[in-house]
Amino acid sequence: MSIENAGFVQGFVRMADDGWRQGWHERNGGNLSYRIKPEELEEVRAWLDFSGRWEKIGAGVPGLTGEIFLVTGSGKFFRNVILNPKENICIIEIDSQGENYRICWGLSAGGRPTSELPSHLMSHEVKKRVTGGTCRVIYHAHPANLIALTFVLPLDSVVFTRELWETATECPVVFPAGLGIVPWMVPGGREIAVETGRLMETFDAAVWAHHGLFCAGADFDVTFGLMHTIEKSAEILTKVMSMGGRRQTILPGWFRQLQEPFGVVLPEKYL
Ligand code: 2HA
Ligand code: ZN
Repeated sequence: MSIENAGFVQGFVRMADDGWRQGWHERNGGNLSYRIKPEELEEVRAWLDFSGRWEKIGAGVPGLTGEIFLVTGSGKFFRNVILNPKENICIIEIDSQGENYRICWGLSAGGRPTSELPSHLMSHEVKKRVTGGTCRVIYHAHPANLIALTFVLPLDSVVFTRELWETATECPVVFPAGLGIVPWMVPGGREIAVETGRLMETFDAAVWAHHGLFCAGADFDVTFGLMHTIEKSAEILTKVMSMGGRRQTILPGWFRQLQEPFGVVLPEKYL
């Protein structure tokens, strides 16, 4: 047994590799974080070192005191995660104030957790609260079709949601709350973290204009699936627009018919 064999580490590494294979992680693009369950922590506790130096998170997350996360490293490449997890990802602990973190495992050749740590942790804090602790994964990627649409569609949550829903019947079932939009902002800081966290109160996915997408979910499958579904719908929309636009489409009344069989409530503002 080693940390790399733990189920949650394997799930994390597989997701990072899946994202790389999709083409969403050029160079060091994107980042992934997972809030470890208490029973999973016990599995790996023997390998963790709780004597590291506390470092500033750059944002206050009092709702996450004492939580332990598995996160990608700043400047690390997703394509390398599967080859050498210990060098490219790390386990961090949040202090009792929610102001600092320390590295307990990983980044064995040196480094820091993801440059987007404030956005990840502020999103985790909101999602932990609004989902009663169910949400555990935050995922940021740079999918090309979605980014392309942020140069063409109005940066408006209702327009983006409606346009993407209309590309495939299952879209409103997969993201019934729609998409939040963060206007262009400097990445890596507290300001974009606050705005992303605010949107996570309502949405499971927030578009970063001209940059990428942030997704939240209960586990690796659901969160990867959300990123995948949104990017696929963006690809379809890009193709439809390139072919001269829709000549027929999914009607508002058809969307309403999805609610009962799929157990979702679709806000009328998107219809
Ligand atoms: O380079 O994706 O947003 C990592 C990023 C920053
Ligand atoms: Zn990014």
